[in-house]
Amino acid sequence: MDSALLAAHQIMEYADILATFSADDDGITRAYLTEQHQQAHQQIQAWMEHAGLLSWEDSVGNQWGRKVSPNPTLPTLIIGSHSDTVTNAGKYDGNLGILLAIAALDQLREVALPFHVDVVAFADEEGTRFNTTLIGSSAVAGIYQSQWLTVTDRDGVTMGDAMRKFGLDPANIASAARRASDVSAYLEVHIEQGPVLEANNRAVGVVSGIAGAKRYELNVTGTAGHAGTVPLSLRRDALCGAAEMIQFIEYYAGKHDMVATVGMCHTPQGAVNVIPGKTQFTLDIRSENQDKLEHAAQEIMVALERIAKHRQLQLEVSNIYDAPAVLCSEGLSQLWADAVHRVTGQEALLLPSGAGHDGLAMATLTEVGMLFVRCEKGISHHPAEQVSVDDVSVALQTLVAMIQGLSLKQ
Ligand code: HGY
Ligand code: MN
Ligand code: MN
Repeated sequence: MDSALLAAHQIMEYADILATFSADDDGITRAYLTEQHQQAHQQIQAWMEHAGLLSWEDSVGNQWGRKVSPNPTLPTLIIGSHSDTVTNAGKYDGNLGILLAIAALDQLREVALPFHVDVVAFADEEGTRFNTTLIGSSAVAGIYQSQWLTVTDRDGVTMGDAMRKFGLDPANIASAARRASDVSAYLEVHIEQGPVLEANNRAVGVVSGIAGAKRYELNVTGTAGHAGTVPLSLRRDALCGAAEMIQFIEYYAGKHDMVATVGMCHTPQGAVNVIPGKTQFTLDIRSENQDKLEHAAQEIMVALERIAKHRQLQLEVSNIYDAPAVLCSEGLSQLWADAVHRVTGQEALLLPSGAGHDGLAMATLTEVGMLFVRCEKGISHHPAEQVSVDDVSVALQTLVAMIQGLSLKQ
């Protein structure tokens, strides 16, 4: 068996091991600043060191591993992805990219490169615990928002307190930031999380750009009341109001050929025989076209306000995340395409990413280049997320070829 396929089998085994670090007995859930975050990063650190990398944790809990160049005549190349997961996740979203980066540097162990290569496991890309996202990569890019320290998780724990409990000092967050002059590029290999590569029978594809995304928390307030005594005409029902808003959101996205998702909705102090006085829900709006995204956000909010007014409800909206759409670097995409051709003999397929990635934050620091790996039926954010060991082998060979291409290009 060739070394890339052997390494790909090991990557699959390592992904199985990482999947055991979960807050849930049935399914994978690993959130920022939790015991599972610590377990996973200790394991990743061990694999980094076994691959001959120098490893350290930064001030926001990202795990780093460096292949040191004997004569770094060029800025550092960063390759990474995220180790955190959504709730009830698959094994490969984020984590595959970290394992591929470590394996690629292991394959290049005897090769002296003209730049350091830093592998990074970003500790929070999904925002599962605090609803804000790209925490790890935002800190590295120097765009960490200080107000994130006061956002709370479901138990009312602030991010600042969670950092202190984890052993991190929020006063040091800025030390995680890298200088643009010290970094040459950011590369990420990630499962496609969509059906395009499978439909075109490709193992890998080059990413043209990453959709922009806006996330909101919305609080609808009406008047709680007795379910048996208050006539409908006198109600200020917060849940019915939210339902009409959510229906409008779905209608608007469909009409404008974009995506908008209400992923969470709940009625605090709700009860079967009480008219809901409060309803809270989240909203995630995305588009590869930034103008379309900005316009949609404005139009949707105007419509939700109109629904609230008509129903005599209060509506409070907080924008908890706002990442503009990013075009990947043409130069890096061409080098990815050359690497794909060298490994597969095929012309690389170029495709956009509807999913968000750490590249949205890293693009404010340096050039971004991404490679997608085929995943079965495009399923992701789900336990059925699956990749083939052969495709992982192709992705590994392509990443190695990409690093070699970058070192020759200099
Ligand atoms: O939400 C996303 O697109 C990514 O999985 N965080
Ligand atoms: Mn994800
Ligand atoms: Mn991801």
